[in-house]
Amino acid sequence: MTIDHAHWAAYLLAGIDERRELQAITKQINALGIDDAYAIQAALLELQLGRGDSLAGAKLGLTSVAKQEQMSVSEPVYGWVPTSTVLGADGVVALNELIHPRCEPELVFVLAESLSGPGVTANDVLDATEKVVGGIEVIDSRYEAFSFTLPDVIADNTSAARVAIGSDGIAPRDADLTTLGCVFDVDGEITGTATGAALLGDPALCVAMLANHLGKHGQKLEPGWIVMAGAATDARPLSAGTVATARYSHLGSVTVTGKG
Ligand code: OOG
Ligand code: MG
Repeated sequence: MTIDHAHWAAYLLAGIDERRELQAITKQINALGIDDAYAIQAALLELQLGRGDSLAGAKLGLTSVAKQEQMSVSEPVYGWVPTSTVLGADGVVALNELIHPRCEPELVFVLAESLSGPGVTANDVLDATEKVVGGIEVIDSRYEAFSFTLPDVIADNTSAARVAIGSDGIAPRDADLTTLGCVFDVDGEITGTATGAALLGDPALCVAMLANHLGKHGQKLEPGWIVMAGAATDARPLSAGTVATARYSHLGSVTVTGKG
């Protein structure tokens, strides 16, 4: 079956713009393969760039057991971070721009050099990284009930919606990223704790996988980009008045606040 990538990209963009839940694509067509799902994702990004947005970086998702179990999808996914989705230093999230947002802690790599697969290793990632900072991603699946299959979430740019980036940070070899700790605190309750090793054993390996994935499509990670390695704990609802803080060892803290 031929999949109309442009049609489904426009469908998803309407969900973003109109802040409304959409029926999952796989509930409407019989089979959506992974390559077609990434082609829809690419077409969605083209639409966003075509109206003036730019690319701030890229992201991984579903790289931890915590996230894979929460979303019932057991494979990592890759997506894009448009510049318009990067939050200011105050971390205020305008909820009237989103559908049913959730927040989750992220390790963020800031690249000094490009990375292009195939063959990129975790060591190459550390060589190419200027600094590692703490962050919080706000995800907002465009699908009903935040429920999707693997190809659905890929097409939907892996639920990317907003990201807050911490101001502190370290050079990539100034700490062991696998033992780097995170405590996720939502309204005073610790909802999750993890170390970097929760991300497929090593966050730098996750970034290497992303570079190798992009290499298959003739693309690369660019200098200056931010790259999120994926959440190490499950995501929590972000409602009006919710204050979520990710406290990292070595990286300081990052906070987002839901503004109704
Ligand atoms: C998919 C996006 C997952 C992560 O860090 O695991 C993700 C979702 O959970 O909606 O960004
Ligand atoms: Mg994430």
